[in-house]
Amino acid sequence: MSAPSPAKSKSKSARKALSPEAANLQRSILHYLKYKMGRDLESATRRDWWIATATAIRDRMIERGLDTYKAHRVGNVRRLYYLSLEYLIGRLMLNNLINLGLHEPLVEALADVGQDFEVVRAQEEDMGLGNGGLGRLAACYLDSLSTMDLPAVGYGIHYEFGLFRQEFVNGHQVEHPDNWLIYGAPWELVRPEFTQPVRLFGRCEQIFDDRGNFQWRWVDTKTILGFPFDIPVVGYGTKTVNILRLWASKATEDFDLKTFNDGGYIEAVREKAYGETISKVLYPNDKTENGKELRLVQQYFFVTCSLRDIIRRHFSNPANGWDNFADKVAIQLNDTHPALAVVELMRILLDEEGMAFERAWGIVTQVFAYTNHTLLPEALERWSVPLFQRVLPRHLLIVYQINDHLMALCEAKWPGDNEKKRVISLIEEGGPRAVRMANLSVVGSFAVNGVAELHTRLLRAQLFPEFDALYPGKFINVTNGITPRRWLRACNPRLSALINSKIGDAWPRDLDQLKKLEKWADDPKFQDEFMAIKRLNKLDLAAIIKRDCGVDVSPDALFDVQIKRLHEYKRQHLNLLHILALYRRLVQNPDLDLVPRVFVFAAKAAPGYDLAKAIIKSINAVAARVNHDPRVNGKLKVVFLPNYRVSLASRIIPAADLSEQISTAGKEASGTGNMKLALNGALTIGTLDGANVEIKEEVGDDNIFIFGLTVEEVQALRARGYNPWDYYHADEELRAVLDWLGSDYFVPGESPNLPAMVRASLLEGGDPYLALADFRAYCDAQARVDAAYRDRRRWARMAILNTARVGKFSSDRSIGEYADKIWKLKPVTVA
Ligand code: 26Q
Repeated sequence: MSAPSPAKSKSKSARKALSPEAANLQRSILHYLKYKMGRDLESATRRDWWIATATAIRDRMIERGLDTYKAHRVGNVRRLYYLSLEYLIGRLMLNNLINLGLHEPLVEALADVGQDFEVVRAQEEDMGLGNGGLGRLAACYLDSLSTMDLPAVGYGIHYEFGLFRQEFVNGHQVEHPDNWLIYGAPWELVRPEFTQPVRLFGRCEQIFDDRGNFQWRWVDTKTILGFPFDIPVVGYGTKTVNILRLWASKATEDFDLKTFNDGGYIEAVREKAYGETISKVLYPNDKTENGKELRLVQQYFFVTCSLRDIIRRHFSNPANGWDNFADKVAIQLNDTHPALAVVELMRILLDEEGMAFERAWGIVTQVFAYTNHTLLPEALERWSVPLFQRVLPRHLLIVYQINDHLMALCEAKWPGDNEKKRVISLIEEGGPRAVRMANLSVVGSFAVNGVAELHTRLLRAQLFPEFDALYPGKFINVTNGITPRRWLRACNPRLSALINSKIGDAWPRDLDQLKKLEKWADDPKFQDEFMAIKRLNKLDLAAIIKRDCGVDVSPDALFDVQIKRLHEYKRQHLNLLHILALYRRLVQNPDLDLVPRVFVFAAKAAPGYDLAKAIIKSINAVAARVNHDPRVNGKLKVVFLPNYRVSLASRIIPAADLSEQISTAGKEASGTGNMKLALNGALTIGTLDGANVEIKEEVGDDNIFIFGLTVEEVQALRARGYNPWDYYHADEELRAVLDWLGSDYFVPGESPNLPAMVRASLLEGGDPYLALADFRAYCDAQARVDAAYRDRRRWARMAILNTARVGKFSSDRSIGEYADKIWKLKPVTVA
């Protein structure tokens, strides 16, 4: 329970006159405190203050939202619809204020009634409706779409429980439900008038239509409802407020009634519960968890609600029809998760609109575009045919019809080549039959993009070479980006102020302006200011580390951070092997001259991913030893911050000196944390993977620590036959640290021995991500980091040049490319 947070009210005479904006906001906040929360200044809790404040801010967004809606409707403009199962938004209060230009007035308004803005805003729960990179990308893109005045609607699911909250118990990850809605969600508006029916299950029958033609009918379905919540998305320094519309599932009354009248009261209540289950919880996997019916139902639920809403909006203008649908509507598929939209739009056109296949397919394939986020074959979505048939029987028939069309194209291009047909087919044969959602997405879209240059190259050459030949020009690259509003302006106010003092304040809308900082890269005074800010940010993070890990760390140590989902391919265990090597060198020689380092980890593991959880446990176990070993003498600290989420990332990133981006080359599609860290002046230690390649091109070879096998070398090594034991036997230090890890030294008496399981995955398990092959090169790169950090001037210069040279990675640049190359979308100014 949050205790009352009484106003430490100043006497009227001591108050400075409020600015008109601040007075206005204050009036509104006090109104909601009284009439929404039922509180006065004495009884209001921090949470009451937070909700009243958010509601007052929301009012300002609604006004602009109405103007935006009007401009878009009156102009009958082309819009982008972004379909994503995930939006990892984090907290909204500070970003909304900054984007509205109301940050300072609000701080003033609250201070005047004795409330500290930082305390109030800390009450907000993160909106954690996503797993990781893909979900956060969607959130950054919404920010850019509004900022660039592009007409857009985001669609997703209003999960009642977002990504689980993570706690450590004896170093083990324990998951708790994320009940983010429990105290109310003041940003959202309910829109009951746009509720949509959703049909599921049932069977198909053939009927004759009134012209004597066969038609399919989907009958005996169950119906549930999709109920929309709107979250306004305000642009930075513009009037545009787009919306994010999230669907919650509900049971229909007649759904209950029918079963009820059939005599099954218990059945009716059970089925009602099913209706409400659909939007209950986000799947916590960030690589496909295959075959779960509920996941398929979630995908279809949100896809059909969104499509019906898009169609309703289009036809609400009497000037519109199907003939201009593709002129007004572009739909982006955020990975294959919403790919059922391709089939659902076909079903609507064929069955509800009575269109012929050719015309329907012509419309569909002018509307959709697909972003691929992974090359990992095990992460490609496939749905078993029997499951698909049970949930969506009519859609399966349409998939077959699309496949017939595809096979005809394939035959025309490669006559008689059955191998080509086998790989291109929407249906995987041989073994249990499955619908390949990636193939469906490629075929149903007019454009397919990868998320970094290297990723797109591999996508074309290795994942989809046949499709690339079949559809020349369909595959393009749009390198990911991040919003500089959240990831510099809001999260790093000190650095933002320093930048403003040098180059003005236009950079949050035009990040390439940061280039102008280059001329101070060698200026000792600027270097000192830049590094002094880094030190203050490290002090702030040190307080969080003390609070959450109970460990004291020095702001003068090098802060070495790896923050991302826990995955073997991201190789947190490679980082751990290096830590063990340093630890071993130190205990064998306590006088060893090492730059003091704090290794900071933060990561959630998918609840069913045992090895990822074993890696977490291993890092925590090593941390417990290292942090308490007097021989280390404070030169090494290892901390694993629990419950990684957007709001925690915003505290870690401004404090980082070194950014660990050490995935096996060819595995990380892009990465976006790499961009956020570089923007805040952290140097990257990384492989030539994902967007690291482009970061290197931008910052220059001297300002990044690149190591390890390239994609080509990885493939050559695998072709030769990779044997981790070769590396184990050839490298004395590697062998020692692996065996140390595999002993019970770090987990005395614990069973099962999870560090031993990590060791086994690297040796007996074959080390699928080549951690041992890159170990020595990684240690060497870390030695270069150590040497560079000793030279304070050199390090400052490198850090400044990182901030100055990563303007390319603004999500405004990414969205500009999507708008030009894919969506053909023009800005619409809102009066
Ligand atoms: C699919 C089916 C069933 C259950 C879960 C899923 C699922 C959910 C989320 C599969 C994948 C994801 C998320 C993937 C993801 O975040 N990929 C990352 O996308 C970033 C943005 O493009 C890239 O920067 C990262 O490289 C990529 O790993």
